[in-house]
Amino acid sequence: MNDLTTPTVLIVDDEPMNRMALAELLSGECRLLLAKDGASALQRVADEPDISLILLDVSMPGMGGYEVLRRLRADARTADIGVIFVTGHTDERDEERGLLLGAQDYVSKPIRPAIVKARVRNYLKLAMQRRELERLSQQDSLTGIANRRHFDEELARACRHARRSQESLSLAMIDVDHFKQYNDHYGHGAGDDALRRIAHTLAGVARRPYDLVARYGGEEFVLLLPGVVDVEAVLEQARREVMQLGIAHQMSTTASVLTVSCGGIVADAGRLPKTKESLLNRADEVLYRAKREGRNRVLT
Ligand code: GH3
Ligand code: MG
Ligand code: MG
Ligand code: MG
Repeated sequence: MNDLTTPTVLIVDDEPMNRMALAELLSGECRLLLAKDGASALQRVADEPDISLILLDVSMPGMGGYEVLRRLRADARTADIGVIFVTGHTDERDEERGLLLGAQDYVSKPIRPAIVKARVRNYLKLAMQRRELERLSQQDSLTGIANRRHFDEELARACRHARRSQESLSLAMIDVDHFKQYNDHYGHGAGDDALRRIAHTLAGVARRPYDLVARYGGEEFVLLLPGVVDVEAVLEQARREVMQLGIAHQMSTTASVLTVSCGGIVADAGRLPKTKESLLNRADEVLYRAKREGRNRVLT
């Protein structure tokens, strides 16, 4: 992953001179990538998930700029990338067509350097603000890990992917034991601190690139572990590490420190339930059993 504060811009033009001129103009503004035609532009976009903006030529041998934009907009993974056409087509109809296809802006060649630079700057500022808002909308403000909204979206996505690729999917629910008594005895501030430390510990346990740890609500966390994993081993490590935090809990009838109960399930590719809700319900039922059987334990 690249530095989130430095946007990446892809310059696409078949003329080396044009590429160089734009690159020189923007070299202080952003991280730059170059492509010489439509096909290599799309390849670049597939390889680089962080591109914020594409400066796109229209006339190029092979795939032209309009087709590149059409394909970008048709794919959910690339639909939000900004596109500014930089083109010798100065006809009003061309400009209208580019904008209707979803380009953010349209500038004519020969370019007026200061204007292009200002437009790129304006676009990147908005794009960075939007990225920050998106990040905030996915984050739980108390603990800094993912929130329920983000988890629900990712779970839906993971279910679709599992169905398509015939991979299995593991899911777990983790609930802090006797946390109401903890709050009552140590105060809400101490409770908040404990939730932060537990969240941090869980995030350290499920750390493969596609694993997701989220705060589902209150003192309840969820783990999404795509692919084949030993969910019981992961949860057992989580349970142990939370205990090892050694957060004193005198009022617990389970242990002298804060503990968690965990319920995990593995949904095999061929037998994924119809809805993500039923997947969550299954994990919740296992968690409930772990609570009933004495807490501070992992059931799968
Ligand atoms: P169990 O072992 O059965 O899970 O018992 P419990 O006391 O943990 O469960 P219960 O659902 O009765 O209580 C959950 C408590 O979690 C109640 C609430 O005060 C506390 N809680 C929920 N969200 C927060 C939060 O953001 N901060 C703090 N400090 N406490 C919270
Ligand atoms: Mg050209
Ligand atoms: Mg609880
Ligand atoms: Mg609870």
